[in-house]
Amino acid sequence: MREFFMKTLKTLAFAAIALFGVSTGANAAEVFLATDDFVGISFWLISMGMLAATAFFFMEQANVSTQWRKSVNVAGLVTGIAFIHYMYMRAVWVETGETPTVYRYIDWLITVPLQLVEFYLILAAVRKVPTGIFWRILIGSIVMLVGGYAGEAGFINAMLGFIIGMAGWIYILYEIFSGEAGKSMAKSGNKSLVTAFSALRMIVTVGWAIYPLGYVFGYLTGGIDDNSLNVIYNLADFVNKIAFGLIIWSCAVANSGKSRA
Ligand SMILES: *C/C=C(C)/C=C/C=C(C)/C=C/C1=C(C)CCCC1(C)C
Repeated sequence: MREFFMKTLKTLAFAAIALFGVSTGANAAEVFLATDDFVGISFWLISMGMLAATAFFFMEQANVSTQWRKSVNVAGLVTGIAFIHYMYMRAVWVETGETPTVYRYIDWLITVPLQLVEFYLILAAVRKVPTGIFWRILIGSIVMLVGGYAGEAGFINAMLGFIIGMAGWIYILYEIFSGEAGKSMAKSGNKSLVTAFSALRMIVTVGWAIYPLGYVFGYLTGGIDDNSLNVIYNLADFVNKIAFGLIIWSCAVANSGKSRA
């Protein structure tokens, strides 16, 4: 009964995603992608990567043990939400040649906290952890995004926005390296958790560093460079949303002690 229910649910979810994809794609088709629009091509590739990753994570959640299911589902939510925003960002870029700042930041505002929840979830899957960890990194990420948005939208000076954004990010790094989250992980004594947590930390350090680079090349090197900005942000999203999810998934599989279908 449960099996049947899950299968039906999955089928419905895919049908919804596919229908949404087709309808949004059709709306965006008034102006077509130009052969030499490489930024547009990157928007296109990444939107499809997000769709594939979403289908993959939602299917795979059935193959991991219950305490890991939530983490793998959250990975699917992150790429799914990004997929929908990419459909819009792609249309803005292809049709107007403008940077889709507002859709980009709405996406980040939802997906960044969801990714940070993952840190908490993978810890909580293995041991009891205080929820304060989660709230502190959430506040850090909001400061980071509000600073970046205000700078990109021109509400404040681009350099000031950058500095506020960097401060938020550095605070998150402090929490996951030296704060309670890092300590909690070190105490767990669970090998695959330590591996996953360290890998996630590398993503937040090295993978996330691609974003401020995009900001620097986009806004701080004289004038606004929309091409560099969007290509770098697109690449960063591809690495940070899909690779991030795959790390969680592989940790979940390794910890599930269930043969893989
Ligand atoms: C899925 C989306 C993710 C993981 C987005 C992450 C975004 C950042 C890490 C952005 C960082 C920024 C700075 C560190 C300073 C300049 C402004 C930002 C917002 C680009």
